[in-house]
Amino acid sequence: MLLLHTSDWHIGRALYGRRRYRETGRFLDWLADWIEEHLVDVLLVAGDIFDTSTPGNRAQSLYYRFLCRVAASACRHVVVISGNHDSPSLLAAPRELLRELRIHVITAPAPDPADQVLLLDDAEGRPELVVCAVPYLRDRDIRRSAPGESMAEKQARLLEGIRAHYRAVCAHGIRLRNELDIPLVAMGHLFAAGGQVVDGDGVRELAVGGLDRVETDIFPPEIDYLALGHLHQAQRVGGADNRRYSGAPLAMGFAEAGREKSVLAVRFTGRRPAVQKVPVPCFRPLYRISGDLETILSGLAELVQQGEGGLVEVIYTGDAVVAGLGDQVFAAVDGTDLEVLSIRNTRAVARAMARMHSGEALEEMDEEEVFRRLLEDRGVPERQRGDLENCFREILLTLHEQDRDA
Ligand SMILES: [Mn+2]
Repeated sequence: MLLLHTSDWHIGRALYGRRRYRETGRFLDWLADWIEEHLVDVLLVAGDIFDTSTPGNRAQSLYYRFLCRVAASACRHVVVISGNHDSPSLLAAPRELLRELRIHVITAPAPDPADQVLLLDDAEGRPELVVCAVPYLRDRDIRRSAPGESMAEKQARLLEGIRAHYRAVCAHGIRLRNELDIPLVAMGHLFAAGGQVVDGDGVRELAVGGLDRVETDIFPPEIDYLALGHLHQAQRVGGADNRRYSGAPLAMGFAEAGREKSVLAVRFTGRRPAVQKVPVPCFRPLYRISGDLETILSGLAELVQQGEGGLVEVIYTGDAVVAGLGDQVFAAVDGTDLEVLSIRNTRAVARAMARMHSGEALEEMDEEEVFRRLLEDRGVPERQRGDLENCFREILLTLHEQDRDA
């Protein structure tokens, strides 16, 4: 029996306002091909299907097109749990229909823990796998709040709630596993204690200070394979080969440019799993080019010469004031498949920051205020400022509207 474990697709995620449908679509096509070609029996998707709780039509159509292809393949079962980015009710809405296609969607803790335990059958209709499918657990799902409790008490109750929930669901799974002598797989979407995050990999902290890291002893030793989602770097949990985060299949931001991404193939012989990393091809490379003007232009020229397409982030760190930095950068990639998504001028930002009063932080200023200070810094004449500010406001409005529509 061959399982494929993946998570954190974040369909609809944007980089500097550009939604990455193109490479997400190519990833899902590649994944469906892989599933067909390697005769995967069961696909596990461990949460964060979508990037937001209100994914656009295009994001949803990518998801359903993929499920449709997998349903038509030899893959017998798909199990999907919701992550912290997903809307449980949105994912759950078509679940009756999807169940007919042997696609099981689990999004909220059921009152009866047994409802989160799936017994999947083989081609002859005999049970072949038990799956404890636990979605991302929200505070309101499991914790009865008590009036007047402190932050620490709240946290302790939440962790105890998560622990009790896993205990109840796994107890049922273990009974079935022992009775039928078939493998037990558990799924979850959470931050397991000891897990690794990397700066800029886009993992959203679930609570202030990361207090809600879950100790790994909540997973009983009878679990033959643990398929987790939430952390975006592929990794073992507590060093165990059969407890894994598959990681996100696409680089989440420019800080991750060039990093290898993967899904996990898990082949069971009896109850023993053998896990193999399957590298995901890079469909639309990300490049971060930073330095003075000369470095930036020669870096771009090199990419153009290689003939590679991709998304580019430019960071200007030089001391000289460069007139028309943007024009020069865009001219350098004109007519190529390189798309510059952002040009940051750290020098201008540093100067604008120097104009800030003590105690201010960039994050706390709105875009218009930052823009106003840049105009001041550049010495733009007063009579031009009104028009420029209006144009800027119009751009902001368009961006926010695109965000809503997409
Ligand atoms: Mn995620």
